[in-house]
Amino acid sequence: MTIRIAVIGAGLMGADHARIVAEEMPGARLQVVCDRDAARARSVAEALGAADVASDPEAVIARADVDAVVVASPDPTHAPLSLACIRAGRRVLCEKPLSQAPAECLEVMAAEQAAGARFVMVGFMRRFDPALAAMRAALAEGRIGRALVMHNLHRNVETPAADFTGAMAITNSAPHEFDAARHVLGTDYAAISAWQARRSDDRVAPVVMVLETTDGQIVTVEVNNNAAYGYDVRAELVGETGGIATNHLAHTRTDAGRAACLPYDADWRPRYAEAYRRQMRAFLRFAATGAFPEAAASAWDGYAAAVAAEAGARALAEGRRVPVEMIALPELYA
Ligand code: ISE
Repeated sequence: MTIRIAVIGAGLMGADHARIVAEEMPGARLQVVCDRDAARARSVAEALGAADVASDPEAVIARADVDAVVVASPDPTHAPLSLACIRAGRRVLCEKPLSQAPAECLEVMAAEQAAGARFVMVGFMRRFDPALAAMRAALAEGRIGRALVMHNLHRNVETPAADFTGAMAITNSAPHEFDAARHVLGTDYAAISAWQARRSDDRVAPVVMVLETTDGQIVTVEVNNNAAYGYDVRAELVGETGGIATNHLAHTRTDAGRAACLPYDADWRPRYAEAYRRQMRAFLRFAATGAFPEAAASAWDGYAAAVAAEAGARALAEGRRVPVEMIALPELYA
């Protein structure tokens, strides 16, 4: 059975997802590329051989020739379009965040619970990164003892948008770490504290967060959106009898001038190329079978990241430790 995919949003991430579907997923067909910018949608669709182009996302979701949907449109559309997919019975891979507002995530979860099934897979693709999967497996297999501390570095070359702020380092970038640490540790958060350094220029300075888990562990997160030297994301997990760290991923080492050089990627797309492809294969299996992938992020995980991010932004603004408070886990997500 070929899964006919509609990609909503033909920008940076949407075009990448469309390319992966069209060129690397044998069991899928790029059926529709949808974007409010008709020229941009047409350009991506024609380059990838999509069957059709559209500009109305709600109409695309309802089309009889669309089996599943990838939402990669602007963040504020993620939850409303996920709700439309649930109502239409379409499984959806929704780019992160599901929403920055926990209340919108609750609406999506309520719709899935009313439908009696999960429809939403949230695009926290790092869960599919081989290094993070190996870290999670090492902990699960008891190779490092009980987890105590997880350290996370998340460094971008420069802020992804001119209006990026310190709070957005927490609400836009850090949700990856909030989700990855929950996924590896199998726990939730009790509280978060946040501080921001001061740069000599007007660029967004690094934000450092400390999260306490409900199981007594500590998670540290440094987000530096203006690291300049490269896209560098790493983690180290410290256990009671050992530890495991993800390495800087470089496909080459250049030896010259009595020095060795390991290049950094420019952004997340090449660094997580394998993770995006594993995530898409998992989504296509979900779309075909309805079986939610064990490693994937559900609407509940989207909610958990949004709650942590909201509390973290408050901790930074108010200069205090803020409790992370969530509803009880609904049975659909247990
Ligand atoms: C961006 O939105 C992403 O999702 C990237 O994975 C992350 O590294 C970057 O910091 C975010 O701005």
